[in-house]
Amino acid sequence: MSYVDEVLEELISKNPSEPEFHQAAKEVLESLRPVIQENEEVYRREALLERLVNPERQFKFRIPWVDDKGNIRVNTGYRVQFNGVIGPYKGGMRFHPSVNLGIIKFLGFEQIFKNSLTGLPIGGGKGGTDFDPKGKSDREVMAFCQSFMTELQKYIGPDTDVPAGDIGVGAREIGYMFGQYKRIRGAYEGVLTGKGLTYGGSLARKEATGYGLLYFTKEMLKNNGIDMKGKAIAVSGAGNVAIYAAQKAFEMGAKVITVSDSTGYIYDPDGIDIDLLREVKEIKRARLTEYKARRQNAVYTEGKGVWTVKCDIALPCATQNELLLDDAKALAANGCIAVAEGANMPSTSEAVEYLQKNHILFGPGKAANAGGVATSALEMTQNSERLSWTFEEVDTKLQQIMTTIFHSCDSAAKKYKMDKNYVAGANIAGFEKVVEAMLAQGAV
Ligand code: NDP
Ligand code: 2IT
Repeated sequence: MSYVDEVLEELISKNPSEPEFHQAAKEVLESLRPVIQENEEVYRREALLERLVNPERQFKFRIPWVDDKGNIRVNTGYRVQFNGVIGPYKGGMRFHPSVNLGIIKFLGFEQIFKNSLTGLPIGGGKGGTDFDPKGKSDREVMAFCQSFMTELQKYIGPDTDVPAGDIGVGAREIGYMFGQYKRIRGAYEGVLTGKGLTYGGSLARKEATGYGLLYFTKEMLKNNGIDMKGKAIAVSGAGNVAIYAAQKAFEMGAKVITVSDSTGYIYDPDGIDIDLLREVKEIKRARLTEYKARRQNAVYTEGKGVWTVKCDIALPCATQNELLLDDAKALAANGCIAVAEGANMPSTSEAVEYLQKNHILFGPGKAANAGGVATSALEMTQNSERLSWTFEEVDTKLQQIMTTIFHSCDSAAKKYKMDKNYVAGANIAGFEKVVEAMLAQGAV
């Protein structure tokens, strides 16, 4: 049996109830096959793949907190420190009822390669909880965040592990967690990113994942002789990534016609009104029905179906496995020319395979959405030098990073004769730096 197959088999049998982690690991290891074949003897001797797929450590803990009725509630928290060979563990915290260890492991594993692709010194980690911030009062969210950080602070620090936001975690949650960390540890340090601008946050971090996605997509299109201007774009999600992806798409002369949330999707033939979307989602924390109520020509449809809307470019920005094989078929049938992932692993393996076979350009999340974590690393740099850069400085660096990431993926794919396969390119380019550091650092 090949080394890749052996490691995958063991991973599945040892972690049987983690399907998302299997999916992420399989995709990476499959595309690494040609690299591994070239170096199989050394890698086997070094147990390189076994070390790559097993987190350095993982924490699971109880989070008791008091709700507005005075009852004690209990959630489960996780932090997985996956791979720290190229820098302190770095990755977001997800607050969503679907969170379990397998989800956090898939995200942490992806983060290793994504962070490597940014070219910045950050290792891979991820965390989260099954706490659902929806419908909770601000006081309940604060009580939860304080209890969460009371435990989490034992494991993190500005030079060891630096969490940030992800689904369900924005400026409000980061603020409460930062305050509690500072209080317990008695230190004012850059232990979280995505902080507010008055206490160590970076300009452009909020926009970075969405903007970065568009910088990557523009570069991918340009290299294939396609102009972004005038393209119709379908976006899914209506959160941090989706909002700023849509905003940058308009700035680039494209037209965003959809957004979605967990209850349904909006088709707005006039183009999504970003100011209204921000008001509904960022300020009111309301449903998309509220957007519909204030926008005459918009159509709201309950449930899934955002990928049935005819578009030139699709940008999945909600969650994992939201773009299935049938969605890929619908996109292809409607003439879609490119898909780039703002979310982490939003497309199933079957969907990706179908899109690639049908010559639809495909930008994988670990490359296309790396702008968020890259800008988090820039926030860490600013905190270390105790300075704040202007929006333009950060945004210029972000553009350079995303352009470089595209070309790293493109070159790695070409090197292994898989021209335009940016999935393989991202996995190989991300792996190359990590593997070199692992070999250099010995059996750790
Ligand atoms: P937000 O919480 O701000 O927004 C998430 C959006 O996705 C919401 O519109 C939400 O709808 C929708 N959504 C979440 N879960 C589901 C689900 N199970 N089914 C349908 N819709 C769902 O999160 P972000 O925008 O920060 O994150 C979106 C994606 O981007 C995630 O995959 C995340 O891992 C990834 N990402 C985020 C980065 C960042 O910097 N924030 C960086 C890189 C990747 P509703 O409100 O109804 O739940
Ligand atoms: O998936 C991701 O890259 C993020 N949620 C951002 C992580 C970070 O540390 O900014």
